[in-house]
Amino acid sequence: MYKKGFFFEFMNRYLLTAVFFILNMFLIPNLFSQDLIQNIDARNTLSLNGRWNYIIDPYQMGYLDYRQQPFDESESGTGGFFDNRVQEEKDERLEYDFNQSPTLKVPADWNSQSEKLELYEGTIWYKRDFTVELLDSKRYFVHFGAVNYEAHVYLNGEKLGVHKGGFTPFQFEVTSKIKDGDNFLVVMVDNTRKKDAVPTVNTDWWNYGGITRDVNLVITPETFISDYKVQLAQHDPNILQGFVKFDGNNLPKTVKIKIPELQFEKDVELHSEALVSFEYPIKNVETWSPDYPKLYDVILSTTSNTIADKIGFRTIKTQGQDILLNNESIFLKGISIHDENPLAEGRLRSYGDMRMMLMWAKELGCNFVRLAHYTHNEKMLKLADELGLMVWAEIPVYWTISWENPETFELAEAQLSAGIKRDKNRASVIIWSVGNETPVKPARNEFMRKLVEKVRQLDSSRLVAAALEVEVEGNVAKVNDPLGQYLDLASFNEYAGWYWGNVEDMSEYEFSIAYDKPVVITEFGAGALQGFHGDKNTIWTEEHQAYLYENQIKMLEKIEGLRGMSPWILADFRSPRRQHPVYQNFWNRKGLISESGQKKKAFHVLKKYYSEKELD
Ligand code: GCB
Repeated sequence: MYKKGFFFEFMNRYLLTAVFFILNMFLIPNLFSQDLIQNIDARNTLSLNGRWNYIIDPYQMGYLDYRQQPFDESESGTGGFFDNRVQEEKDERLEYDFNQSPTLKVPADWNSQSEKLELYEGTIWYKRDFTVELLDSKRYFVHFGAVNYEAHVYLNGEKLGVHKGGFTPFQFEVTSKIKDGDNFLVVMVDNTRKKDAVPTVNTDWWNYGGITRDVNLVITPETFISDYKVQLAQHDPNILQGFVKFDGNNLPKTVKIKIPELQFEKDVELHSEALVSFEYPIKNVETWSPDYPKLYDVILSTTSNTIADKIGFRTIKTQGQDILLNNESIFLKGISIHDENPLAEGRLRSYGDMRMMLMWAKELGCNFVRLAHYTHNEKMLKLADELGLMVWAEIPVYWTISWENPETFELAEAQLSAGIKRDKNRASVIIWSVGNETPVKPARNEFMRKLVEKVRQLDSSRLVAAALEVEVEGNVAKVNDPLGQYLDLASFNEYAGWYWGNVEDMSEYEFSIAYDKPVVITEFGAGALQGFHGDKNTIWTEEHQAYLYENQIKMLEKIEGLRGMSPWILADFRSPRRQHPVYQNFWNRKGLISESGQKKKAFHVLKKYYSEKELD
């Protein structure tokens, strides 16, 4: 008996752990080869936010010459809006002048800053001067939280590079290019929608352009902690595991990992590898959950570099039709959210904006938010950690991407990887979604399967999902997408009573779901204009939306294995597709809260359901 028990224990605990450890050592360097600096908030930075001069350039004349050749690829490398003449202003024949041009706030979309730019899709040039006193033995990086969609970045007239993808961070090292004293950064931002981009030309949200998230000059030691992951082991919450990655040539011998509140302190030896994995037993961890969003100070340090983070520890997995948070079955009381401030009509810019949105979700009784349909601001995830909201994170693989184009796949994969890399230490993130309402067909199935595989390689400690669609036949909504077999959840959007069927008949509708997995309804909803009242059968009234929510709840409660929902959507949001002159005016009205912050009747219906909902 003893032997059997010992062997079992050994296999379970040490051998599996060892295998994981070894796999990590070999796999992680390749997987995380994109060397984004982790946790910018914990770094020494010079903020480059503020007012930037801008030039609207619909013909891209600052980028292309009259033969349509890019200036930055020409032999002289001059002539564009980025070059040194911008600074010197010597040539009076120049037909632009940054320094006398108006300014835009950064971070922020341009659309909400000038009426002229509200519907603008094209190129805008940004320029900002800054002064820096260079220090010896330091490295310098220009880091952008997000620029939508394509960014060409130039420092002092020299091109640093290009980034595509409107919601993910990127950086350029400028150690050898930055000058002691005055410098200037120029960014050409292009938010033109393109068929082969991610997302593609067709979405149901505003195509906000600009430098929408923070810009920082990050100053690091010559060798520094560039990345790290500190989490509980999936198979054993008494084990702390992860990795620390360095950038630079003079690697320290050890890195210290400290969690003072747990009296946890370990020196991890580096063995002259830039990346080191670790795994240690850990005791008395109070796990993170929506009821108790406990975060610990975690400090990683070497003799020359210290990084502090606040990290929550929890496990998440599925078992049959249950979702287990810290080994306990949970129900996801959720709501979907766009990265938009309905009151200010633009992207969420500050912690204050984001706190407003998440506090509304808390007021609704949520323990879960679906941050649709793209990577949200890093601050939003930090707040979700702090407020105790579980998160569904997503990428803009939305509707009809160019499934057959390998470059489109690369763009999707890059956005997926950047989001996972950035937010992997956030306890709140429990689900990585690979897309929304994508149409079943062979090329798409393969595209999506590869994305799922990518998530599993990068982060096997969270759930993988996608918002699938239903196929309606008579009174039955079928969920039978071949992608479902690779996912951890049976998660789908269904718009019974709005895009199909009607509200009165909802009690007769049924769902036929092909997988034995936890069911999460990622969207349902109805449009309603706040303040418009009538009987429950009058479309666009608050009463009709509330009626639909009541009947949806009754209908969904009958689904076996229902483990959560994130109805569409917390607040009304702007969309060029929504043209009704009375009820919409460019607003998608499915919000539970209006653009002036008023709660509609359906808000209270869902709130009541969540307050009474218990897991049976
Ligand atoms: C959906 C989409 C969402 C739309 C919503 C709607 O299925 O996923 O992005 O905004 O429907 O309102 O039609």
